[in-house]
Amino acid sequence: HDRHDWWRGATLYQIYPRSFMDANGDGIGDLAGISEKLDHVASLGVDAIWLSPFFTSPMDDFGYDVADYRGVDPMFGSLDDFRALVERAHDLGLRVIIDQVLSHSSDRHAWFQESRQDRTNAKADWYVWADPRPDGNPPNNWMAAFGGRAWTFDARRRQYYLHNFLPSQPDLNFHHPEVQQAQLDNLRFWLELGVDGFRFDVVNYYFHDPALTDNPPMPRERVQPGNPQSYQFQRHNIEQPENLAYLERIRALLDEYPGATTVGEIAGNDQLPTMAAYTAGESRLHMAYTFDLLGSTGDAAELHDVLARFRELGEDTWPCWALSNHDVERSATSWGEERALLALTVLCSLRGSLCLYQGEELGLPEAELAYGDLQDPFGINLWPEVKGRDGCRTPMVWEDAPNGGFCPEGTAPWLPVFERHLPLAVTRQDPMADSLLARVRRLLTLRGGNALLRQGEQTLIDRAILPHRVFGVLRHDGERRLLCLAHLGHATGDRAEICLDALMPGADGWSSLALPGMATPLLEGRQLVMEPGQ
Ligand code: TEU
Ligand code: CA
Repeated sequence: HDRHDWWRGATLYQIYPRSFMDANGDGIGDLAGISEKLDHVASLGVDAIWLSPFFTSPMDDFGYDVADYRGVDPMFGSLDDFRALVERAHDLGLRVIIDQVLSHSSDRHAWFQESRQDRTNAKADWYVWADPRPDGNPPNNWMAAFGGRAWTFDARRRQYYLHNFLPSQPDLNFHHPEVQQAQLDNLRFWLELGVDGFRFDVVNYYFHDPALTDNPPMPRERVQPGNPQSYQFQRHNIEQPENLAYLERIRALLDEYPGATTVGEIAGNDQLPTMAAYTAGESRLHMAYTFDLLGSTGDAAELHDVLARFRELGEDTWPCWALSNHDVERSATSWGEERALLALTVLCSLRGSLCLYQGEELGLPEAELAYGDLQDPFGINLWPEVKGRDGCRTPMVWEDAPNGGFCPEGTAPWLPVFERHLPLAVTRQDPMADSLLARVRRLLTLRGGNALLRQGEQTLIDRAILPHRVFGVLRHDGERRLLCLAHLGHATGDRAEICLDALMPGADGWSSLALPGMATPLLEGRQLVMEPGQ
């Protein structure tokens, strides 16, 4: 297929740099450590890596608070280390996608430092400043994602500034043409360095309603405890129509670099229409990252509902699916550890691109941490109501050794290595042909080399003709059809019988794709008999 279209159906492996590999022994992962371990990533059969932020940052939100968009934080290494990483990745046949957090910066970014000086400086309107109400209160009711109001009073300017996340993550004012241009210039800087694309953090948060209209309240039954932004519709603080034209400017820039791609993280109340708009007509984003399977429990009805909603999206929309990332509970825990492979198998059956999160190939469960170990401000602010994000951010386990081989024995890693991860370490699973790691390699290689799975059309199988705990999609092109079924029941001995004639009337010449490490369902004439986990 067209090389520039490589991202369609591709698998991206997400690396959280702090927790991947510590090469210099200070307890924090770094770029040199990533380079050292890229052969492991390449061995999985994935197409690309997505690197979470490694830019200069005070790390209040662990890099999602950028103080210099063109600098590598010294904690992670240098620009030369990054160049070496890109070269190593490309040598191994891996593309490199980097995170770009354009919506907000750190309050320690030089732009914000200048902006807050007074109301007339050259960067005075680069952020969203507003006068207090006559009673001294914030200009409106907007809430921040990590708790509290989305406004913080700055004593120097005697005004409030907007932040959708932490107070130290002020929102840039994208209505200002210079802000738009400055961020495009930053993107070009990284494209010139040879990156193959961007993952855009909260890509629907760039613009706000300049009239600062109050957000309407959410009906009580739709409020999610622990999610402060769910108390109101995110109608005016994010997702303004001006964003579409800006995404077109981003796309025009990317199109100067053939093969470069983009995936936008669309957060908020109702993603689907935004996903459609943001990927329409090949003139905006390439892929829309979806939250819909994050935290999924692997229930057949739940998966069916998600996929059914996605049918509304046009052919134009190319979703990017993930079961895990650095913000949510790991899939081996949400699906159940014994179903870690099944979870990835279902993921690999879907039309769209895929994201695998570091450690998912090992079947790592969510780490359990003591309150005193917590580092994530979101988890600390809202403890114990929310579990926070540290449980999915503990270090990778390379060896069954102290600190998992992530950092030297005797160094304290920034988050403790989870004891129960050690027996699942890479060197433990690597030599075993039937380990989860070995099976995931074969699964991803199968997906990567199968044109139907990568790019084929998808038809969701009607629940009425399937046993209720079986989930299925049909992938097809003009000639061939591939039926993907998963028995998601839990009870042992719960046999599900599926009549193939009902699913695919008149189909002939059946053959089954041997799935790595899974017993092939029994085919008795035109009847398929499946057990849980198949
Ligand atoms: O996350 C956006 C997002 O949806 C979060 O607000 C989410 O609700 C939160 O993590 C609780 O689960 C992105 C990044 O992935 C996240 O790590 C950053 O903290 C956030 O943006 C701000 O940049
Ligand atoms: Ca380090």
